[in-house]
Amino acid sequence: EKKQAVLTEENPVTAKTPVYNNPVISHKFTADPAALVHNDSVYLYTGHDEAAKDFHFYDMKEWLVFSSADMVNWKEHEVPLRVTDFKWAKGDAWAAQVIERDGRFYWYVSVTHATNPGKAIGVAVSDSPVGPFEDALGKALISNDMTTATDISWDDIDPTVFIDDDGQAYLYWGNTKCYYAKLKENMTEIDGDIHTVDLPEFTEAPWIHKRNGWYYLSYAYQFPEKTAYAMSRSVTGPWEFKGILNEIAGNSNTNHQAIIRFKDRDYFIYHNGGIPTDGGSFRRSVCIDYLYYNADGTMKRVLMTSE
Ligand code: FUB
Repeated sequence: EKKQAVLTEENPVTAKTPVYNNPVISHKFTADPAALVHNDSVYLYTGHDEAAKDFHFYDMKEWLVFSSADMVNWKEHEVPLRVTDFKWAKGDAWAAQVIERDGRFYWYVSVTHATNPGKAIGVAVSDSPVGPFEDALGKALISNDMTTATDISWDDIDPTVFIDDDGQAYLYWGNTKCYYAKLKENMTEIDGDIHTVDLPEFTEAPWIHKRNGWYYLSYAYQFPEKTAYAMSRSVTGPWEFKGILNEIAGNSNTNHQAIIRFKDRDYFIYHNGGIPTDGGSFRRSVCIDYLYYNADGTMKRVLMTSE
């Protein structure tokens, strides 16, 4: 049963958090949310879980986009991007994120490379946040031959992109290892070396955000996944581990977060497998709950609607 969001300033640690109407998308299975605040709207980009109920892995061929002016009512737009838009890829529309620079929208995606074994990161571009998007490069931005993990071929997934106040853009990504590199101003080329970040029990799904001079690197931690995070005074670290931000999200062995501030409220956006009878680890649903900070800048543990 859906419940309407109640906007209060209650402390979610000492009081029951306001209930959000989760999952926010229920007519399709959606996963790996990434959100972009642009003008007076939020654009919610998700993967699309299409696995049959008895198929126990990801079946993901396209990404979706929804927009909202109030975080409650979501409008679905035309499918803006598919794996087939990347001619060099052969499948798997895994986690992705969109950012705007100089009026253009850049969408960093995880896919499986057709010829260079393993996962890879591509980038698509559009003049509109809802697309249509097209492959910006005609080849991978990051592929398996560029990174250091020799034992796994799926370490190049889950890109998160961030532009710092000085205009420098950074791409973070990874599975098992967390990588980062600078992006050139054109947003489609890596600038300099690829570095690694040491984070306790990093699984995947990094997300970078900044607030009041603190940088936050949140990520999927352990497996089944919780969300943990680290903080730093610099986007390149050193990072100080701050612990769990969100527990395992109901009925899904992955958790994948986006963190935004919109109209003076902070939001934690994630997925669970919570749709009754049908939901699960490969049939996930995007949910939203409020996020609260402590006076010292640390984040309070999210209290999910389902808890
Ligand atoms: O949705 C496919 C993969 O599962 C994503 O890339 C990971 O973050 C995990 O959510």
